[in-house]
Amino acid sequence: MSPGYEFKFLSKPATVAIVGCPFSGGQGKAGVDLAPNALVSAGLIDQLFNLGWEVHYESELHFSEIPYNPAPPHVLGAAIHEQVEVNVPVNSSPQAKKATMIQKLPDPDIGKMKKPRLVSAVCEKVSKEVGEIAGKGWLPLTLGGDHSLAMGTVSGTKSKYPDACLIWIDAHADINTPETTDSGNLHGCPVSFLLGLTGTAVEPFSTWLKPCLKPSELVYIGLRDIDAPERAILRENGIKAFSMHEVDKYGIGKVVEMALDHVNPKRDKPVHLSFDVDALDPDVAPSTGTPVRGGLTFREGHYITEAIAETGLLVSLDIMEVNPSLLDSSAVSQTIAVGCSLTRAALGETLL
Ligand SMILES: [Mn+2]
Repeated sequence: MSPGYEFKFLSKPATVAIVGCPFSGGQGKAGVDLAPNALVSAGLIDQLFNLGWEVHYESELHFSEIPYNPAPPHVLGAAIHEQVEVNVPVNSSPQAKKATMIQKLPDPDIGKMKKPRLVSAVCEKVSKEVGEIAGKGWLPLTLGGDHSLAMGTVSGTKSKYPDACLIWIDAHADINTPETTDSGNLHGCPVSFLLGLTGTAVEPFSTWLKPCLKPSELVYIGLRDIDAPERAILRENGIKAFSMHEVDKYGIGKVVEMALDHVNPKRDKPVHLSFDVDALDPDVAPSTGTPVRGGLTFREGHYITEAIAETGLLVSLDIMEVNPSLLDSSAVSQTIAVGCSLTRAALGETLL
């Protein structure tokens, strides 16, 4: 069995490798680090297998080797939480020990940037893993975690496919620089680092992350909450963006076509799709850290992923910012289910 569409850049049989990255250090709310496990527990692996994919996933060991923030106290219990923070587990692997050590290191702000060393260390590891998976001709599916991880995912994709374009689905542009950011939360900055904008050549990121994306290779869909400096950055760099205004004006079908015409006019370049679930309306995906009203409908969100699957050009996918700890269980399971269905649609699930 193979997926309904041919994924032109991937080896056969079509193989997806899940990078579950339980990371919340790029923003202030705990819980977004629980999303990879929640999405996998909801049956994502079987769902992708049933679509015709070979699925690789390394589970908890893989998780523990990524330096991540401990789960919040209400999940683990306060005592365990203390223990996680204080003690390096006795029988942990060298990588897990290193991860725990990284978490224990003090990480004071650099300029306005919060947790810069932790975010950098995690993204560097993600970049390497995504690059290795792509290098095998497989599709890396990164389950965040917060959107700062895209520094890792996109740079990893670019290491294998230097001409890949980036389609960024989000309520926010995530293009603040370390100089323009108000909050200092790095999940609002990944795109500026990928582009190498002024102010992004700062340690520790500059030790491993080189600018790898041209403004002409990037397009946004779904924007509706943009900071003033970000608006200036988009304009000055001539970056194409389809806000909710354009979605209303043209309809989602035309918007996706225009977005592809901009970054991929001949439909011959690899596509990295980075999907922040806060692009969807809060009625559709309520359990996310920075919801903004007036977002994509359920169908508009799925249309985007279906249309990109149909091109056969997808080589890397991020599903970001599901946060299973924010709301009641029905809102949480609704958001997790949407994360799974967007993934299936991007990997070739069709309605008929
Ligand atoms: Mn985002």
